[in-house]
Amino acid sequence: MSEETRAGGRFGDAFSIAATTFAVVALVFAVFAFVFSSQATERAQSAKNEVAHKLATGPAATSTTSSAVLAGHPSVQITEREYSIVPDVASVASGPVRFQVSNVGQSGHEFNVVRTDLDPRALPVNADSATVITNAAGIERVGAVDTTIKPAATKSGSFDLQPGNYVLFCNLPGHYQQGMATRFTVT
Ligand SMILES: [Cu+2]
Repeated sequence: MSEETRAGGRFGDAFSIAATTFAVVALVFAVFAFVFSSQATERAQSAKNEVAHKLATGPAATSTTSSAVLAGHPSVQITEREYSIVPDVASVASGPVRFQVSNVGQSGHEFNVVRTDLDPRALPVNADSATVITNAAGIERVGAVDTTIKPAATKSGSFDLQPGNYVLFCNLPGHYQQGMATRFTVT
């Protein structure tokens, strides 16, 4: 055997070791890729099943509410906190209106509805109790959610509203003066 052939032989051995190593590494990667992809498929499938389950078993009230809203009974979402009161829409068409009031604050809040052309910041306030005088001239009391709404709670109330200007506010002592009042319009 010449030097050249032996050198070629050593090179050949090295090459076949490298090729074998490469093949083994590629096989390991292929196995991992297969395992990961089937896990991903399983996860996607179970997520899909969960959504399908929720759609199938979701509270029946949700679809009832939606069709009621479509039938002309609007539902207005109100968010209360210290110290603001924010409806998700500024106006609705006249008729029965359902207010869903969520307290996302740290203390209790009220929800009151009055019909008035007065500016929401200019309602008359009883100096002693720091509350809005709801039977004052120029204010027509419409109604309220009749309990103090606790933090993290949602209460709802329905009112039959005629076209006009309204103010929605919290009337716990001091809360109105700290900003818990907003204009609401019924057309
Ligand atoms: Cu309040």
